[in-house]
Amino acid sequence: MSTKITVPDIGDFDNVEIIEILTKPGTKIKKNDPIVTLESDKSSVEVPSPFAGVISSLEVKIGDKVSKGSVLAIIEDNKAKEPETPKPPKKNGQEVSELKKEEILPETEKIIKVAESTAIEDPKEKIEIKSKLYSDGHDLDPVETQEWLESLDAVVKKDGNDRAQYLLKKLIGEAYKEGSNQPITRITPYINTIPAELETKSPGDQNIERRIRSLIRWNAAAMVVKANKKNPELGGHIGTFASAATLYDVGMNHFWRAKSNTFGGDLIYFQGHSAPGIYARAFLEGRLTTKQLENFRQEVGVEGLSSYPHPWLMPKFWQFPTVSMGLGPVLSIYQARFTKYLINRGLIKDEGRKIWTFLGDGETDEPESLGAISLASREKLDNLIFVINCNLQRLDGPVRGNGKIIQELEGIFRGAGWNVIKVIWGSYWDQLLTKDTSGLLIKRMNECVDGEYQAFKANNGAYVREKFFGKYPALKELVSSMTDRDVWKLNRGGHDPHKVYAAYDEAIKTKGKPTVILAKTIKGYGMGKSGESINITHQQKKLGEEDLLYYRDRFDIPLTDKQVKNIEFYKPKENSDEIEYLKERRMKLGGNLPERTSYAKSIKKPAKDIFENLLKSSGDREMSTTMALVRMLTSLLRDKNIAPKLVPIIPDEARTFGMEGFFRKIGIYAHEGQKYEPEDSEQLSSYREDKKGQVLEEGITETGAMSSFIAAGTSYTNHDLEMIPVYTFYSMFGFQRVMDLIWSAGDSQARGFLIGATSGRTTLAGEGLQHQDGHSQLLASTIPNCISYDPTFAYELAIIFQDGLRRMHDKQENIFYYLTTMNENYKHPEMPKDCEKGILQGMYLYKEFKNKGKTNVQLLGSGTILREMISAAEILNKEYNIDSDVWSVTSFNELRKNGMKTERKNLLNPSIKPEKSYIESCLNKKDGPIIAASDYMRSFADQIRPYTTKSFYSFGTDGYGRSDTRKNLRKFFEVDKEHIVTYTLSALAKEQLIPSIYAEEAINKYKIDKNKPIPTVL
Ligand SMILES: Cc1ncc(C[n+]2csc(CCOP(=O)(O)OP(=O)(O)O)c2C)c(N)n1
Ligand SMILES: [Mg+2]
Repeated sequence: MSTKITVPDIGDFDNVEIIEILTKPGTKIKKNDPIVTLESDKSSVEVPSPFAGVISSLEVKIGDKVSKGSVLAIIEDNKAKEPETPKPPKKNGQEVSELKKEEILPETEKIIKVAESTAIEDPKEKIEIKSKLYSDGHDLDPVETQEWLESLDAVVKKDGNDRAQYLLKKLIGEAYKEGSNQPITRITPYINTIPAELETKSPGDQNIERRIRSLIRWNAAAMVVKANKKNPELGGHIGTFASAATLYDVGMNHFWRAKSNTFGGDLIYFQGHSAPGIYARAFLEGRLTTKQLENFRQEVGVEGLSSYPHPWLMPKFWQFPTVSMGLGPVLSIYQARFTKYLINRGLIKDEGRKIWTFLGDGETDEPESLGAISLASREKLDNLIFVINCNLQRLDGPVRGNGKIIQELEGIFRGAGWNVIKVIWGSYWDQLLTKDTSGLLIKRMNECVDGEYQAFKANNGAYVREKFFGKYPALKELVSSMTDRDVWKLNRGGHDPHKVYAAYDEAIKTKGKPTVILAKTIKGYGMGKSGESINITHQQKKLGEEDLLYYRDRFDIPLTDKQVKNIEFYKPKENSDEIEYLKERRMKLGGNLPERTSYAKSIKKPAKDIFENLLKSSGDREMSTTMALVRMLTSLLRDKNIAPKLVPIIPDEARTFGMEGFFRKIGIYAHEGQKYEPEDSEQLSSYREDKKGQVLEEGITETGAMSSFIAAGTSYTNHDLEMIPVYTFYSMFGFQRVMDLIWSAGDSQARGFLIGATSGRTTLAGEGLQHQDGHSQLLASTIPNCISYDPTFAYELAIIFQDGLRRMHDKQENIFYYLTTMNENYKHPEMPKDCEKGILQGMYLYKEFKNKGKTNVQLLGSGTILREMISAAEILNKEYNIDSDVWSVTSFNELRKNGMKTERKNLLNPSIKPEKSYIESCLNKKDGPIIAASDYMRSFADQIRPYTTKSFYSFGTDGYGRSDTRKNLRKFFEVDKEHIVTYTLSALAKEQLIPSIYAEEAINKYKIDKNKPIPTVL
């Protein structure tokens, strides 16, 4: 049977051109195999076949214009049939039969009846009751309250907690319906979430673990003190790790599984400035030497240790740069999400790996720390565990002196749908809490603010007795039999390995939601007067002899006074119980942590013909470089090696960039699939969400999208699987918005492509000041391993992209790319001969304009402004007899790197013949001054000024953008062809190569206002 394959609904587009034919007569195709590619003036999209079969004839050719219903091909197959008529929309997975207008569902009828019956109430009566409720929080009727509490107690005893919760929820719902819209608190009492009797017990040997922890504490502090004794400018932190030691130790001894042959490994984001403690443990494990510890924070020329976790500096050790506060939390959320993405797409196995993130309580002030927590619960990231070290202090003082950070965070996380585990009190409190039948102890715990809790631990047992317990006689009585020492020993949850173990154990078992552990600790724990729980703790990096002796005694470190005064490290013998235990624990958990390795197979190069189309002239077709990018990605999706590895990332701008064709083709990742029939399901670019979807449609979060880019770009080390993230954004909302994350991508050695689309100050015409980017290229130049290009033509983009794949995947270079693409449509020429190398090195001779050969000028143009240069060269040639060489500068940034490198080499080798920089080798045999221009600030082109001996004039788009047409904007910023002609004539006059009259004439001819101020002040 023959069936026609027709163009489906393609939305608003009509009469669109066929740019590729992807099948031929006689080809056997599967359902959804592409037949042709269509391209409008904004985007290109493949048309898939709705049937399987054999193509018997093609009814169209390249260049034909088609609309909905146009016949593309004829397919032969017995099974071929008309496409299915759309099914009625589904709700909650169940089909809904359409109702006639008057029909009312029985359920709805019931609801109406109930509503009507309640509406009969006398409104006056209602108002009276309500007014009684305004009680300022006081108990209006304690007897009634008691009755309710007793009822609740009875329910808990009879039917359990779940039933009680259910009833409470019901009550809250009823109260809301009655008009009580006061938020019901999401905060629970200031006690541990896990009751003592329900704690899972640690199987560890607590005595040995305490000794190990003490040694780690000592070595971590000694490392900082020793470095600062050498040179006080080195800095470092003791107090943070001192507060977090138990949190790390329990994880290291019992929970965190390393990468091995059979397991992918848990991923741990260590709090940045707790690094000394992580080094101290690695020292005991034999992974770091005494020499390395002695060289903490001295990395230049010696084998030192970096101040904070920096994979760039310690590529075999650190996995995640976390010290820029807030980035660790957001990166880890997206890491957990990306892990699920890989699992759902079938690219890695689900091994139950966990992502653990450590952060400070002060760090939660950063919007990045909390800004993505709802994504974590929405996506049910039960592979994610946050541990927030609530030592109540940040750098200057208390985090919430007048409040309680743990309670505040509990409300926020619980509200966002996380599992919250509070670890506030240590085991020594358990008995007191059981003994206190009055409820006063919890009341006192609730009412104390963090400023007070901090002060308690900065003082002593007597102070705590007086100020904490002393407030109520019954509480004072509760501790009357305890000595001040005993009172002092009442520990905080985060320092109690039992409590921490129980919390971790519950966290790893939690299903369906992420967990946050809020652990209360003491900043500078054990530092005594020199730094325990005092405001200057964070900055304390020097400990005097007395303080060190105290610290040694506090943690029973077997060092003599002399050794302490020498600030010696302590490591027990290899066959000691401590070292054997420590190693045995890690062996059981698969090996060492942290450790950065990669066993990823490299992605095979794509076939050359994938790029061929883009190297050809586009003929009369006009398109933007963004469209060229989409075409290229569409072709790459046909390459079986590359296709599964591409991770298109878009923050809600796919339609802006003409990428909506990807929705249907490769699907949008959605962990729950698609529970609804999209409104545009009939269309070719329908919004298709899929559990196996490939596109990461992030919504409006550049921070989130960048975090996904980093997760995908470092997948080669964190998941041993190379991926190719292509993150496309409004260029203005890239570097400017998320520079710190991009810096962190560099440190993480992420690989991938950042695409600054709609780039340039005059190219994105109508959008105005906030959108028009004239500096992202300069920002990109500040990142050492970021390779950036501003190509003009499709073939340049293709050559650069192809080389990027080669360098990042074939050669395994730890670099990433920033490419600016534009939304300006124009014709693209065929690639000139032998320019590939030049494209990659940053410039090549695009065209020579030869006429009389008397006066010459070198015109260097980048991005869209190259086209103004070409037009200017034509005018100069035709109207003024001036010859020129037009250079396409694909990267001023790359040219500068080469210039710097060559100059440095020459200066270091003064006695040998100097080498030529690439810029010089291009220009030294050419005559005339250089005129350089781009759609970026002048300093972009200025970067190469030092590396040429020629006169150099640069033009660009300095100043705030504004909305107008491209033509007007280019005139305003003086980068249009008319200004380039005029400025060139003027520069030639200045060089005394032509009389100045020509420039004056041009100024008049083009109506250039000499008195208009420079755009930077407009
Ligand atoms: C973005 C950023 N801003 C500032 C700092 C400097 N800084 C380092 S630690 C710190 C205080 C940290 O307090 P907290 O998060 O409570 O951690 P703690 O040391 O108390 O565990 C500050 C402000 C930083 N590292 N990153
Ligand atoms: Mg803190």
